[in-house]
This record gives sequence, C-alpha cells and structure tokens, in this order.
Amino acid sequence: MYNWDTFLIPYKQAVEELKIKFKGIREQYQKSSMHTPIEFVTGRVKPVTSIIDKAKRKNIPLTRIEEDMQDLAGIRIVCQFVEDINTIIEFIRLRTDFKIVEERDYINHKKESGYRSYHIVLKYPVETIAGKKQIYVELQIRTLAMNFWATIEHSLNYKYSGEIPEYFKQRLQRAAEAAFQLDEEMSQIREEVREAQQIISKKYDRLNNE
Ligand code: 0O2
Ligand code: 0O2
Repeated sequence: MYNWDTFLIPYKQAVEELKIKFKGIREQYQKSSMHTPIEFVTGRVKPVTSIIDKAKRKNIPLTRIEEDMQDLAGIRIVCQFVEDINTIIEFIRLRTDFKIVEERDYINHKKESGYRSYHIVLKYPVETIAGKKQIYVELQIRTLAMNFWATIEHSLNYKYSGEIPEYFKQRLQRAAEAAFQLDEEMSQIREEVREAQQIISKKYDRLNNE
C-alpha cells in the first residue's frame, strides 16, 4: 500500500511556502502606491484520487509520478488585467529561490476547449529531514475572467467525466471568447480603473489610521 500522506508532505510544504511568498508580494504592492498585479493566490496539492485517475489516463506508473506528473503541487495566481500576467511572469523569471523548467503559453495559444492561462513549471527546493528535495510545482497565472471560465468548465468536465456534450462544448468555446473580449475591454480602460482603485485604497488607509 502506497503511503500517500508521507509522499505528499514535501508538496504540501511547497504549496504553503509559495502561497506565503506570493501573498507577501501582493501585500507589498498593496502597501505601495503601485497597482497590485496579484488579485489573489490559491494553492492545492492534487487530491490522491485525481493523481490516480491522471496516472491511469496518461499511463504513468506510480514509480514515475514524481518525475512525470508536474502538477502535484499547484499554485494559482489570479490578476485583474492581462498585462498583470506579464508583470508576474517577468518577476518570476528574476527569482532565485526556484528554477523555471518549462513555460506553457495558453494565452496566445489557447487550448481547443477555449482554456486560457499561462503555466510555469518550477523546480522548487524543499528542506526535508533527509535533506534538500527538488520537486515540481505548477504555477497557473490567469485573469479573473479566465479563472471564471476555467472554474465553470472544470465543474462541467467533472459532471460529464471529461465528455462534455458537443452542444455545451461549443457554448463554452463561445463563452471563452466572450471572456477574452472582456479582458480586452478591461485592458483598454485599465488606467481609469487603476486610478479609481488607488483613490479607494488611499481612502481606506486614511480611515484605518484614524
Ligand atoms: P486574503 O486576505 O485574500 O489573502 P488559504 O489556505 O486560506 O491561504 P487556499 O486554501 O489555498 O487558501 O485557497 P482558497 O481557500 O481557495 O483561497 C485562497 C484565498 O483566495 C482566500 O483568501 C480567498 O478569499 C481568495 N479567493 C478565492 N477565490 C477568490 C475569488 O474568486 N475572488 C477573490 N477576490 N478572492 C478569492 P485568503 O488567503 O483567505 O485571504
Ligand atoms: P486539476 O483538477 O485542475 O488539478 P493534461 O495533459 O492537460 O492533463 P498537463 O500536460 O499536465 O495536462 O499540463 P497542462 O495542460 O499545462 O495543465 C494541466 C492543468 O491545466 C489541468 O490540471 C487544469 O488545471 C488546467 N487545464 C488545462 N486545460 C484545461 C481546460 O481545458 N479546462 C480547464 N478548466 N482547465 C484546464 P488537471 O490535471 O486537469 O487537474
């Protein structure tokens, strides 16, 4: 019997550490006068049932999971504007606490489903009682609109066990285009939105300091 709890400890730790790091960045931006490119950060370790399902689907033997399944640890960074995604990517490329292994641009090259997101696979060092262990972590960076679409599509995929009826698939593709248009529209008025957000944030700071 495979001891999943023990196997997943370093992944859990990596998710917790990276969540703290990215939330820290968000807080620093919030306290500065700059626009915050991170709206929120979530993280998860892939549930064991999903690991087993994916391993079966992709013919990955259990002994190869560590190497061949790169999203056991996942971090999602959600932004307001598409431009924020580039800011985050540039920022991640400059960091020295992990190594980038691969980048997948599903924003300029959307998936057939309509899915858009920017994926970065990292090798992240975790300190364990047996020494340093390098593990893969998948970062998904996307806008609120992309996240909305992906969340809905993910639940439909779950409902239909990955076999969404053609009729819904087409509607989802259209919805993905609508989300893309929404991102474009928002980008065009982003300076206006940013100024409004700065005014609100200054007002809250003043109230909190009174
Ligand atoms: P704050 O003040 O926003 O940082 P956790 O263990 O709580 O850190 P977890 O379990 O990885 O987080 O993920 P979870 O619970 O899905 O969400 C993490 C954070 O993202 C939570 O904030 C949520 O409020 C926030 N979040 C999730 N979905 C949305 C969303 O659609 N919109 C917005 N604005 N935020 C969202 P924190 O970390 O508790 O607090
Ligand atoms: P979950 O439930 O999100 O944890 P794949 O070959 O597609 O299985 P691969 O090659 O490991 O995946 O990497 P990829 O495609 O870069 O990233 C896979 C992850 O991206 C998925 O994880 C999803 O989180 C997300 N994703 C990719 N395509 C879609 C899509 O069409 N719709 C939605 N909603 N999400 C997508 P998992 O393994 O599906 O699991």
